[in-house]
Amino acid sequence: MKFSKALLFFVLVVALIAIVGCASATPAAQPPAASSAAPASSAASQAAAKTYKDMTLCYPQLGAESDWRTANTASFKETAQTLGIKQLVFSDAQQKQENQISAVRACIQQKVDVIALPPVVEDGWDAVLNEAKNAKIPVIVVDRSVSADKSLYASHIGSDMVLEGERAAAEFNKMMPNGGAVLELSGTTGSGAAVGRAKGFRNKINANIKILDSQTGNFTRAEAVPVMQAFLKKYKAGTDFQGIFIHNDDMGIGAIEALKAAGVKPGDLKIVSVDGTRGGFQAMVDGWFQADVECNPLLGPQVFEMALKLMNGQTIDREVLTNETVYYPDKAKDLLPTRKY
Ligand code: GYE
Repeated sequence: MKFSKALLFFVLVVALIAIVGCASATPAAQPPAASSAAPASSAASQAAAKTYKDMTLCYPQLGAESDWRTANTASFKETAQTLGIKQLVFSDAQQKQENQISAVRACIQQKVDVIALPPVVEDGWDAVLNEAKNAKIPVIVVDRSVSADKSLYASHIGSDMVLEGERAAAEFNKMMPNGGAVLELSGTTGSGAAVGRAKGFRNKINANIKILDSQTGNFTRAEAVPVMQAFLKKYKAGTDFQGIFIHNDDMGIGAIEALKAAGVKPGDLKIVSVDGTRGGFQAMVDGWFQADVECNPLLGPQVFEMALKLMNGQTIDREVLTNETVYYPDKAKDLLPTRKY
Protein backbone atom coordinates (compact mmCIF):
# COMPACT_ATOMS: atom_id res chain seq x y z
CA MET A 1 0.00 0.00 0.00
CA LYS A 2 2.76 2.31 1.14
CA PHE A 3 4.76 1.30 -1.94
CA SER A 4 1.91 1.92 -4.39
CA LYS A 5 1.24 5.39 -2.91
CA ALA A 6 4.87 6.28 -3.43
CA LEU A 7 4.68 4.91 -6.97
CA LEU A 8 1.56 6.95 -7.71
CA PHE A 9 3.26 10.10 -6.41
CA PHE A 10 6.31 9.34 -8.55
CA VAL A 11 4.16 8.82 -11.64
CA LEU A 12 2.33 12.10 -10.97
CA VAL A 13 5.58 14.04 -10.59
CA VAL A 14 6.97 12.56 -13.81
CA ALA A 15 3.75 13.39 -15.65
CA LEU A 16 3.82 16.98 -14.35
CA ILE A 17 7.44 17.46 -15.44
CA ALA A 18 6.56 16.10 -18.87
CA ILE A 19 3.61 18.49 -19.24
CA VAL A 20 5.57 21.56 -18.10
CA GLY A 21 8.57 20.64 -20.22
CA CYS A 22 6.40 20.08 -23.25
CA ALA A 23 4.57 23.38 -22.87
CA SER A 24 7.76 25.41 -22.79
CA ALA A 25 9.21 23.56 -25.77
CA THR A 26 6.19 24.19 -27.95
CA PRO A 27 6.31 27.68 -29.45
CA ALA A 28 3.15 29.54 -28.62
CA ALA A 29 1.08 30.40 -31.67
CA GLN A 30 2.05 34.03 -32.19
CA PRO A 31 0.10 36.73 -33.92
CA PRO A 32 1.96 37.88 -37.05
CA ALA A 33 2.78 41.32 -35.62
CA ALA A 34 4.38 39.89 -32.49
CA SER A 35 6.38 37.32 -34.42
CA SER A 36 7.66 39.84 -36.93
CA ALA A 37 11.19 39.90 -35.58
CA ALA A 38 11.25 36.24 -34.67
CA PRO A 39 11.85 33.22 -36.89
CA ALA A 40 8.83 31.36 -38.23
CA SER A 41 7.19 29.30 -35.52
CA SER A 42 6.83 25.62 -36.26
CA ALA A 43 3.07 26.05 -35.82
CA ALA A 44 3.05 28.57 -38.67
CA SER A 45 5.25 26.49 -40.94
CA GLN A 46 3.14 23.39 -40.32
CA ALA A 47 -0.04 25.21 -41.34
CA ALA A 48 -0.56 25.45 -45.10
CA ALA A 49 1.43 28.47 -46.27
CA LYS A 50 -0.70 31.46 -47.24
CA THR A 51 -0.36 32.74 -50.81
CA TYR A 52 -1.12 36.07 -52.47
CA LYS A 53 -4.57 34.73 -53.35
CA ASP A 54 -5.38 34.72 -49.62
CA MET A 55 -4.23 38.30 -49.06
CA THR A 56 -6.43 41.29 -48.25
CA LEU A 57 -4.15 44.29 -47.91
CA CYS A 58 -5.28 47.70 -46.72
CA TYR A 59 -3.58 50.78 -48.20
CA PRO A 60 -5.05 53.99 -46.76
CA GLN A 61 -3.18 56.30 -49.12
CA LEU A 62 -2.55 59.77 -47.66
CA GLY A 63 -3.55 61.78 -50.72
CA ALA A 64 -2.86 62.61 -54.36
CA GLU A 65 -0.75 65.71 -53.75
CA SER A 66 2.14 65.01 -56.11
CA ASP A 67 3.45 63.01 -59.06
CA TRP A 68 5.40 60.97 -56.51
CA ARG A 69 2.13 60.05 -54.83
CA THR A 70 0.42 59.19 -58.12
CA ALA A 71 3.29 56.83 -58.95
CA ASN A 72 3.14 55.32 -55.46
CA THR A 73 -0.59 54.62 -55.78
CA ALA A 74 -0.07 53.10 -59.24
CA SER A 75 2.70 50.89 -57.86
CA PHE A 76 0.34 49.44 -55.22
CA LYS A 77 -2.56 48.94 -57.61
CA GLU A 78 -0.41 47.37 -60.33
CA THR A 79 1.42 45.08 -57.92
CA ALA A 80 -1.87 43.93 -56.35
CA GLN A 81 -3.11 43.01 -59.84
CA THR A 82 0.08 41.33 -60.99
CA LEU A 83 0.31 39.20 -57.86
CA GLY A 84 -3.40 38.41 -57.97
CA ILE A 85 -4.10 39.22 -54.33
CA LYS A 86 -7.61 38.67 -53.00
CA GLN A 87 -8.34 42.33 -52.32
CA LEU A 88 -6.59 45.68 -52.10
CA VAL A 89 -8.56 48.00 -49.83
CA PHE A 90 -7.49 51.40 -51.15
CA SER A 91 -8.61 54.84 -49.99
CA ASP A 92 -7.44 58.44 -50.39
CA ALA A 93 -7.30 60.56 -47.22
CA GLN A 94 -6.78 63.86 -49.06
CA GLN A 95 -3.84 64.77 -46.84
CA LYS A 96 -5.98 64.60 -43.67
CA GLN A 97 -4.83 62.43 -40.80
CA GLU A 98 -8.35 61.99 -39.43
CA ASN A 99 -9.41 60.46 -42.76
CA GLN A 100 -6.47 58.09 -42.66
CA ILE A 101 -7.28 57.05 -39.10
CA SER A 102 -10.91 56.33 -40.07
CA ALA A 103 -9.69 54.30 -43.05
CA VAL A 104 -7.40 52.24 -40.81
CA ARG A 105 -10.28 51.63 -38.38
CA ALA A 106 -12.53 50.46 -41.22
CA CYS A 107 -9.79 48.03 -42.27
CA ILE A 108 -9.51 46.68 -38.73
CA GLN A 109 -13.29 46.16 -38.72
CA GLN A 110 -13.02 44.35 -42.03
CA LYS A 111 -10.31 42.09 -40.53
CA VAL A 112 -7.83 42.63 -43.36
CA ASP A 113 -4.65 40.54 -43.22
CA VAL A 114 -2.14 43.40 -43.29
CA ILE A 115 -2.31 47.20 -43.16
CA ALA A 116 0.32 49.18 -45.09
CA LEU A 117 0.21 52.73 -43.78
CA PRO A 118 1.81 55.78 -45.44
CA PRO A 119 1.35 58.28 -42.60
CA VAL A 120 0.65 61.87 -43.64
CA VAL A 121 2.31 63.16 -40.44
CA GLU A 122 4.56 61.51 -37.87
CA ASP A 123 2.65 62.04 -34.62
CA GLY A 124 -0.74 60.87 -33.43
CA TRP A 125 -0.76 57.21 -34.48
CA ASP A 126 -0.42 55.45 -31.13
CA ALA A 127 -4.13 54.84 -30.47
CA VAL A 128 -5.01 53.37 -33.85
CA LEU A 129 -1.78 51.35 -34.06
CA ASN A 130 -2.69 49.88 -30.68
CA GLU A 131 -6.11 48.98 -32.01
CA ALA A 132 -4.52 47.16 -34.97
CA LYS A 133 -2.14 45.37 -32.63
CA ASN A 134 -4.98 44.25 -30.37
CA ALA A 135 -6.80 42.97 -33.44
CA LYS A 136 -3.59 41.07 -34.37
CA ILE A 137 -3.33 42.85 -37.73
CA PRO A 138 0.29 43.68 -38.54
CA VAL A 139 1.04 47.18 -39.81
CA ILE A 140 3.84 48.02 -42.24
CA VAL A 141 4.60 51.75 -42.12
CA VAL A 142 5.29 52.79 -45.71
CA ASP A 143 7.12 55.83 -47.12
CA ARG A 144 7.07 58.45 -44.29
CA SER A 145 7.82 57.46 -40.71
CA VAL A 146 5.77 57.57 -37.50
CA SER A 147 6.95 58.73 -34.07
CA ALA A 148 5.04 55.90 -32.33
CA ASP A 149 6.91 53.18 -30.47
CA LYS A 150 8.39 50.50 -32.75
CA SER A 151 6.55 47.79 -30.81
CA LEU A 152 3.30 49.10 -32.32
CA TYR A 153 4.15 48.19 -35.92
CA ALA A 154 5.91 45.38 -37.73
CA SER A 155 8.27 47.33 -39.98
CA HIS A 156 8.98 50.53 -41.92
CA ILE A 157 9.71 50.48 -45.66
CA GLY A 158 10.66 53.81 -47.24
CA SER A 159 13.33 56.37 -47.96
CA ASP A 160 15.93 57.83 -45.65
CA MET A 161 14.55 61.37 -45.61
CA VAL A 162 17.40 62.72 -43.46
CA LEU A 163 19.91 61.43 -45.99
CA GLU A 164 17.95 63.14 -48.77
CA GLY A 165 18.22 66.47 -46.93
CA GLU A 166 21.92 65.90 -46.40
CA ARG A 167 22.39 65.18 -50.09
CA ALA A 168 20.62 68.41 -51.00
CA ALA A 169 22.86 70.35 -48.60
CA ALA A 170 25.95 68.78 -50.17
CA GLU A 171 24.84 70.16 -53.57
CA PHE A 172 24.58 73.71 -52.22
CA ASN A 173 27.94 73.33 -50.49
CA LYS A 174 29.47 72.42 -53.87
CA MET A 175 27.67 75.16 -55.82
CA MET A 176 28.15 77.94 -53.25
CA PRO A 177 31.69 77.46 -51.89
CA ASN A 178 31.86 81.11 -50.87
CA GLY A 179 28.57 80.95 -48.99
CA GLY A 180 25.38 82.91 -49.43
CA ALA A 181 21.74 82.54 -48.53
CA VAL A 182 19.05 80.03 -49.48
CA LEU A 183 15.32 79.74 -49.05
CA GLU A 184 13.57 76.53 -48.14
CA LEU A 185 10.21 75.49 -49.58
CA SER A 186 9.31 72.67 -47.26
CA GLY A 187 6.84 69.78 -47.45
CA THR A 188 3.80 69.10 -45.28
CA THR A 189 4.39 70.37 -41.74
CA GLY A 190 4.96 67.48 -39.32
CA SER A 191 5.38 64.87 -42.08
CA GLY A 192 8.30 62.48 -41.82
CA ALA A 193 9.44 63.57 -45.28
CA ALA A 194 9.56 67.30 -44.42
CA VAL A 195 10.95 66.82 -40.91
CA GLY A 196 13.69 64.46 -42.13
CA ARG A 197 14.70 66.56 -45.13
CA ALA A 198 14.84 69.76 -43.05
CA LYS A 199 16.93 68.01 -40.41
CA GLY A 200 19.35 66.46 -42.90
CA PHE A 201 19.73 69.78 -44.69
CA ARG A 202 20.66 71.55 -41.46
CA ASN A 203 23.01 68.71 -40.50
CA LYS A 204 25.17 69.21 -43.57
CA ILE A 205 24.78 72.76 -44.88
CA ASN A 206 28.00 74.77 -44.59
CA ALA A 207 28.11 77.44 -41.90
CA ASN A 208 28.61 80.14 -44.53
CA ILE A 209 25.26 79.33 -46.18
CA LYS A 210 22.39 80.93 -44.33
CA ILE A 211 18.84 79.54 -44.42
CA LEU A 212 17.11 82.87 -44.90
CA ASP A 213 13.51 81.62 -44.57
CA SER A 214 11.52 78.39 -44.63
CA GLN A 215 7.82 78.01 -45.48
CA THR A 216 5.64 75.04 -46.32
CA GLY A 217 4.04 74.46 -49.72
CA ASN A 218 2.40 71.22 -48.50
CA PHE A 219 4.09 69.19 -51.26
CA THR A 220 1.73 70.61 -53.92
CA ARG A 221 2.40 72.65 -57.00
CA ALA A 222 -0.65 74.87 -56.36
CA GLU A 223 0.37 75.77 -52.81
CA ALA A 224 4.00 76.42 -53.75
CA VAL A 225 3.08 79.28 -56.08
CA PRO A 226 1.77 81.77 -53.45
CA VAL A 227 4.58 80.81 -51.07
CA MET A 228 7.17 81.66 -53.72
CA GLN A 229 5.30 84.88 -54.58
CA ALA A 230 5.39 85.89 -50.91
CA PHE A 231 9.11 85.10 -50.73
CA LEU A 232 9.72 87.32 -53.76
CA LYS A 233 7.86 90.20 -52.15
CA LYS A 234 10.03 89.92 -49.06
CA TYR A 235 13.43 89.07 -50.56
CA LYS A 236 15.23 90.08 -53.74
CA ALA A 237 16.29 87.11 -55.88
CA GLY A 238 20.03 87.02 -56.50
CA THR A 239 20.73 89.67 -53.84
CA ASP A 240 19.04 88.45 -50.65
CA PHE A 241 19.18 84.79 -51.66
CA GLN A 242 21.01 82.79 -54.30
CA GLY A 243 19.44 79.37 -53.92
CA ILE A 244 16.26 77.49 -53.04
CA PHE A 245 16.00 74.05 -51.46
CA ILE A 246 12.62 72.61 -52.45
CA HIS A 247 11.28 69.46 -50.76
CA ASN A 248 9.66 67.99 -53.89
CA ASP A 249 9.48 68.41 -57.65
CA ASP A 250 5.83 69.46 -57.76
CA MET A 251 6.56 72.43 -55.49
CA GLY A 252 9.68 73.07 -57.56
CA ILE A 253 7.59 73.39 -60.70
CA GLY A 254 5.17 75.73 -58.89
CA ALA A 255 8.09 77.83 -57.67
CA ILE A 256 9.49 78.08 -61.21
CA GLU A 257 6.13 79.33 -62.44
CA ALA A 258 6.14 82.04 -59.77
CA LEU A 259 9.75 83.01 -60.47
CA LYS A 260 9.14 83.32 -64.20
CA ALA A 261 5.96 85.34 -63.62
CA ALA A 262 7.97 87.74 -61.45
CA GLY A 263 10.58 88.14 -64.19
CA VAL A 264 13.26 86.10 -62.42
CA LYS A 265 15.10 83.56 -64.56
CA PRO A 266 15.09 80.37 -62.44
CA GLY A 267 18.39 79.29 -64.04
CA ASP A 268 20.13 82.30 -62.46
CA LEU A 269 19.46 80.78 -59.04
CA LYS A 270 20.68 77.50 -57.58
CA ILE A 271 17.67 75.21 -57.19
CA VAL A 272 17.80 71.71 -55.73
CA SER A 273 14.67 69.60 -55.48
CA VAL A 274 13.72 66.11 -54.31
CA ASP A 275 11.94 63.10 -55.91
CA GLY A 276 13.37 62.70 -59.43
CA THR A 277 10.01 62.62 -61.22
CA ARG A 278 9.69 63.24 -64.94
CA GLY A 279 8.71 66.82 -64.09
CA GLY A 280 11.92 67.21 -62.12
CA PHE A 281 13.96 65.77 -64.99
CA GLN A 282 12.28 68.17 -67.41
CA ALA A 283 13.15 71.06 -65.07
CA MET A 284 16.80 69.93 -65.23
CA VAL A 285 16.67 69.66 -69.04
CA ASP A 286 15.23 73.20 -69.15
CA GLY A 287 18.04 74.45 -66.92
CA TRP A 288 15.92 75.31 -63.88
CA PHE A 289 17.05 72.64 -61.36
CA GLN A 290 20.76 72.06 -60.76
CA ALA A 291 20.21 68.72 -59.01
CA ASP A 292 17.33 66.41 -58.12
CA VAL A 293 17.68 64.11 -55.10
CA GLU A 294 16.00 60.79 -55.82
CA CYS A 295 13.11 59.49 -53.72
CA ASN A 296 11.63 56.29 -55.12
CA PRO A 297 7.83 55.83 -54.87
CA LEU A 298 7.70 52.33 -56.40
CA LEU A 299 7.35 50.54 -53.08
CA GLY A 300 4.48 48.14 -53.95
CA PRO A 301 6.50 44.96 -54.69
CA GLN A 302 8.53 45.14 -51.47
CA VAL A 303 5.48 45.84 -49.33
CA PHE A 304 3.40 42.94 -50.69
CA GLU A 305 6.33 40.58 -50.31
CA MET A 306 6.74 41.57 -46.68
CA ALA A 307 2.98 41.36 -46.10
CA LEU A 308 2.97 37.73 -47.27
CA LYS A 309 5.86 36.92 -44.96
CA LEU A 310 3.94 38.44 -42.07
CA MET A 311 0.87 36.36 -42.95
CA ASN A 312 3.06 33.27 -42.79
CA GLY A 313 4.76 34.24 -39.53
CA GLN A 314 8.15 34.55 -41.22
CA THR A 315 11.09 36.71 -40.25
CA ILE A 316 11.12 40.23 -41.66
CA ASP A 317 13.42 43.24 -41.37
CA ARG A 318 12.16 45.94 -39.03
CA GLU A 319 13.42 48.74 -41.30
CA VAL A 320 13.97 48.65 -45.07
CA LEU A 321 15.48 51.79 -46.59
CA THR A 322 15.38 52.40 -50.33
CA ASN A 323 18.67 52.73 -52.21
CA GLU A 324 18.74 56.15 -53.88
CA THR A 325 20.99 58.61 -55.69
CA VAL A 326 21.20 62.21 -56.96
CA TYR A 327 20.47 63.18 -60.58
CA TYR A 328 22.08 66.05 -62.50
CA PRO A 329 21.22 68.06 -65.64
CA ASP A 330 24.05 66.54 -67.71
CA LYS A 331 22.33 63.14 -67.95
CA ALA A 332 18.74 64.37 -67.55
CA LYS A 333 17.92 64.40 -71.25
CA ASP A 334 19.11 60.83 -71.81
CA LEU A 335 17.45 59.51 -68.69
CA LEU A 336 14.10 61.29 -69.06
CA PRO A 337 12.56 58.73 -71.47
CA THR A 338 13.55 55.89 -69.12
CA ARG A 339 11.89 57.41 -66.05
CA LYS A 340 8.98 55.34 -64.73
CA TYR A 341 7.35 58.21 -62.83
O1 GYE B 1 8.69 63.46 -51.73
C1 GYE B 1 6.46 64.10 -52.14
C2 GYE B 1 5.19 63.49 -51.69
O2 GYE B 1 6.47 61.17 -48.63
C3 GYE B 1 8.41 60.80 -49.88
O3 GYE B 1 5.48 62.95 -50.43
C4 GYE B 1 7.02 61.28 -49.88
C5 GYE B 1 6.84 62.69 -50.36
C6 GYE B 1 7.39 63.03 -51.72
O4 GYE B 1 4.13 64.30 -51.73
O5 GYE B 1 6.45 64.37 -53.50
